[in-house]
Amino acid sequence: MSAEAYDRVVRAWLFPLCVIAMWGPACAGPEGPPGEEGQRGAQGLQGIPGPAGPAGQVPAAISAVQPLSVFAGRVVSVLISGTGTQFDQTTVVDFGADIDVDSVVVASPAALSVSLFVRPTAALGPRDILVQTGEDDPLTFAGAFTLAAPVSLLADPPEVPQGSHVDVTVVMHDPDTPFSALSPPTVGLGAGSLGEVLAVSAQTVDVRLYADVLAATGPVALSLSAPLGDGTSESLLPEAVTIAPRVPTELTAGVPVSATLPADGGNHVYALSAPVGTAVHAALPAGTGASVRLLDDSGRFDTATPAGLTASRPTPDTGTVYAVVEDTTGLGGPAYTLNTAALNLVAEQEPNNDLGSAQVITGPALLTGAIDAAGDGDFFSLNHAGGALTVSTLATDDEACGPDGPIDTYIELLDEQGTPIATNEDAGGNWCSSVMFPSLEAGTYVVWVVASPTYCPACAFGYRLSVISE
Ligand SMILES: [Ca+2]
Ligand SMILES: [Ca+2]
Repeated sequence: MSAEAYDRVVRAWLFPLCVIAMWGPACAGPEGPPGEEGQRGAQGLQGIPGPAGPAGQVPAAISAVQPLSVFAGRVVSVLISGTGTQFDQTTVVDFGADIDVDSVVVASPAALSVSLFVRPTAALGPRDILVQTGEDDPLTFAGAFTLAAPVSLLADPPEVPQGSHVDVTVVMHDPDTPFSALSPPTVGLGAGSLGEVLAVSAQTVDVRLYADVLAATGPVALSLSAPLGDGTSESLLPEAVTIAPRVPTELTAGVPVSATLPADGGNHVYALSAPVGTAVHAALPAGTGASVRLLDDSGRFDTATPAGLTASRPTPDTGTVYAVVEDTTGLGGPAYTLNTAALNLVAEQEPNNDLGSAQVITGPALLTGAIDAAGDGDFFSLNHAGGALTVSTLATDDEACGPDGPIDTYIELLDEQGTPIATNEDAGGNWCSSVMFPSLEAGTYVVWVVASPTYCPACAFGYRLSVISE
């Protein structure tokens, strides 16, 4: 039987059996086990959004300050921004010591415009800003606001010994306050003598700073003051220069001293003592590559006589003046001999307006006189023992020889008969006068002092007259 025929036979027999089985239990099998649990259904749809929550609370804070850095010694405007703040008319601002808050403008609940004056002495570096509104706790902007020095030195100077000076270049960093040659700054070192301005540009000033003989030692501040509008701008550089201690060499008037200046351009300082009631005179021989000047007992350079080969000044009540000897060659190291003397200190006595009323002075002497009015002439008579004689008009403590000051003298040296034997208009690089004889025979001579008949006949001024004989 073929497969096809066999299949046909099976179908013919099985179909009726299955029909019978549907009706007869003898034909059903046992019940099968339950099927496995079905798979988890897919996730449901997202729910609809809930209602809006209550408004959030942003903590109040200072979020920004503009600018973050300002120069000391200046009036500045600063913008303070906040987040979550409620600035109002009760808002106060504190920038710390030495910063004056001149005005606070509430631009908005989150912005303040503040006008400040930062004192020149205010401590430099970062500092905190405190902002308080009403009774609220103050808000702090910590450490991000900085005070900067408006000036600096181009190079750190070496230590400056007491009684000396140093040249420095000061750089201006504040573009709003450039230097001006027309109104150069006044420069000082600590509480001492003012510096000498040597050159000025918009960004820099070259200045000679003086460390007075008795200046405080250690780091000292450099101060600059310059005209600005109706006022002045003040700039301070703390600890700009270090002043080193130095003890002046003791010296008694009348005792010469010989020494050699150091090769590095350093100077020598003497504490020169002379009897009270006299005047002190110091002199270097002609041709010495050095200069001398005399400072009063304060040791301040702003009391110094002009630097030159000679200097004279009244002895103070302390009996001590300071003599500073410096190199003038620029090469350093010249040897010198400093001669000193105590002079008679004489005050002029009017009338002395003609030969017959000449005031007799005993030399060597330092006389303090005055051209009191236009046309005043002062005659002084002296007995010269022979030898060198030098007669010079000099600056006073208050007035300098021209062109730096009002003194403009003309002098004549006359013999006993009133015949001029020497005259001088200007000597020593200024408008004071001097006549010098390396050797002059003994005799009575007369000195005549007037305001310069050529340049300043109507001038009035005080003066000193030194009469030095050897
Ligand atoms: Ca006079
Ligand atoms: Ca007179």
